[in-house]
Amino acid sequence: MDQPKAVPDPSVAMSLADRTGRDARLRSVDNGAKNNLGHNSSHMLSTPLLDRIRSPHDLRHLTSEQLTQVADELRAETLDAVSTTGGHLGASLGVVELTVALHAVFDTPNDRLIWDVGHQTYPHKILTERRDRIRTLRQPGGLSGFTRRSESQYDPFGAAHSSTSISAGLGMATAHDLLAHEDTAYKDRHVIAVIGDGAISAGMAYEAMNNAGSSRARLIVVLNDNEMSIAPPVGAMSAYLSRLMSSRSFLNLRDLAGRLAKRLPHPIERTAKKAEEYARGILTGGTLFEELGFYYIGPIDGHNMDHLLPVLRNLREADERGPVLLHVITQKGRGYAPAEASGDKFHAVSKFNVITGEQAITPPGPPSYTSVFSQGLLAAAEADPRIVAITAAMPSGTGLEKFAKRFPDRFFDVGIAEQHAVTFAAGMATEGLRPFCAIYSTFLQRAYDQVVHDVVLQNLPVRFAIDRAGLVGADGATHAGSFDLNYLGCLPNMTIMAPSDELELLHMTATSAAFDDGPIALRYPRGNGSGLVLPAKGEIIEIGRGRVLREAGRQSSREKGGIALLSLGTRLGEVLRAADELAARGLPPTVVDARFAKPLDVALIEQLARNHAVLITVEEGAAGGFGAAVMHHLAHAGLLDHVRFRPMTLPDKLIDHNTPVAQIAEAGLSARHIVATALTALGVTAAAAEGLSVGRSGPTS
Ligand SMILES: Cc1ncc(C[n+]2csc(CCOP(=O)(O)OP(=O)(O)O)c2C)c(N)n1
Repeated sequence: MDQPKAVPDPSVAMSLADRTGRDARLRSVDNGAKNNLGHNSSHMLSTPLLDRIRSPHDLRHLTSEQLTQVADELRAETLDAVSTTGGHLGASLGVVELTVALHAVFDTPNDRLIWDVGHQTYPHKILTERRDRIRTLRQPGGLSGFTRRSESQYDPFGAAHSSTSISAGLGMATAHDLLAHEDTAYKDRHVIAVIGDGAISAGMAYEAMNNAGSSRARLIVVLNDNEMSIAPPVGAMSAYLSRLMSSRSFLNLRDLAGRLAKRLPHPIERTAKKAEEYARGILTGGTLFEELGFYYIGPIDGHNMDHLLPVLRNLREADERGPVLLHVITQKGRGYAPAEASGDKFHAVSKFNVITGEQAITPPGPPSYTSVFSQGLLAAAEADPRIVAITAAMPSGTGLEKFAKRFPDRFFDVGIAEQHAVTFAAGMATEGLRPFCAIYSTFLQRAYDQVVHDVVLQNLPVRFAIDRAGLVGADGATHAGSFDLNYLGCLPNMTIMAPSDELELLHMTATSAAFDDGPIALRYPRGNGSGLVLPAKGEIIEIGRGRVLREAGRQSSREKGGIALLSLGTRLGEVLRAADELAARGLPPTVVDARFAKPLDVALIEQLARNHAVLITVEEGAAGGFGAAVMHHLAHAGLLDHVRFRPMTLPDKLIDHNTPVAQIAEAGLSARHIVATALTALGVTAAAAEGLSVGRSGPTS
């Protein structure tokens, strides 16, 4: 494939003459007083060259200098857009030059460019025909914060969970080989997977490299090494990459040309090539990647267009087969001083002031569930030296940072390695430690067999602290914790708790610390509690017992066709609001906080079914979880015939990023939906008359 010769366009040349450097891209007409957080529209962006890029195709005629200017303007545009939307800024700023270079050299979308995690793709989105919508990023109805096949032909693989890119890329490259028999266009297609030094710590990445290294697939893996994950990266791989980086200076252009020229084109010369690689290995100490069967190139400066472009062009032109790993060094948060200076490099930010870097401060409110868990765990750990805590690269997200500071020897960040985290915890439990494995609901999905085979089958007392259970707002469906009640609820030996408020979370944290009879999970949502006064430590609650909060009374329940609302988790607030409304209509319901999804409080549930005409379960989880377990029990107990049972769950569809309130409304789990479900079950037609729409989660009677 020929690279079109770069012919500077006169208008581009003018804009080049006009160029005043990276920082000048952002010109503020603000005098500071007007410059309130979240109101950044007063910045005037000067992006003359970027304005001319309608698709990656337009990059392919530009010189290296012009592409550098595009990158500068792209960085300014990314910064400005994210200042109004919030999102994953640091990773995006770090790959600006790499993004421009990849799209300039490769024939995207025909060549497949896969971004691992997809959180660093804001510059990619701007260049790939989505600039007009970039300020809708993560907003209701707007662009996703990750890659998504349905969003663009330039996103060949959707992501948000990490470390999938090499597997997907190898699949595509293999498919291209097979399809080339039918259509020769596939023969020249390239597949490029960009993966970070954090994401490459996960098992899937190694599984994929192991497979790729023994294949002849034409796969280019770009290792984007910024020496950061969300937190500083941990583990031997990270240390290895640092050594690799410090033992070699950046390859200069002559070295690069020499190395690439040595890639011999024909298989017949493989033996000679092997010998050459072996010699090179001895000289340079070799690299793990070469041992795995990759042709390793690097490290190169990922912010220098003059280094990136020739290397990428060489890789594009090489007719040698087999996987290549290009090691690129970048800086997370690059080009924006507040990000570069901050500890987390602005990994994820709320709206911010571009001039000062100050992020919008959420008004002071009740503590988050995450921080209440953190408080409860610390209190338990002070009293019990056997308590240990494990995170898979999310020390701050899971609230374990304080634990790490207080008990550094009892805290373990295992890297992005949920599967390992679970089995590591299981091993600790066999020796009598009390491990808390703190993993988001959505990421625990990756460790399912470890939960089943290593924990449940051996009935080991691993405590699963499952944060972000339920819908999660702007991160959308990829991060929603919709399925944990289902995937854990079906497992024998498992105990599952779901607090209805932050006080309950404190109690449940204490309860799980004291529980040694087998695995136990507590699931709690993203967001803040309701402002309850919290004691220093929680109380141990009785396993498998719900609590009755309001009693309709036998008379009102049976005779007036009474309603029982059985709530699991933090939907309780909406359930109580629904109860108030029903009471106002003369139908005061019984309200129960189930506390446990497993074991069920069967005595209480049977009593509810016997004493009420309608029984409604409410949970923020997919169908097949708590409500299904209640229904199953009632059916076997012969009670389903006596009560109108209505399980309210998340609907059977993926709910896109949106505000939490809108997501709950879309799911059909707000107070008005609960009221509507109750009235409809009772046969009260007023619900329909009032236009209350009940989603699939709240079935009609
Ligand atoms: C399976 C999984 N676990 C955890 C996360 C949360 N997460 C998102 S980005 C990230 C760090 C990625 O680090 P790296 O690959 O080095 O990319 P960088 O942000 O540094 O560019 C983590 C842990 C995830 N997306 N997927």
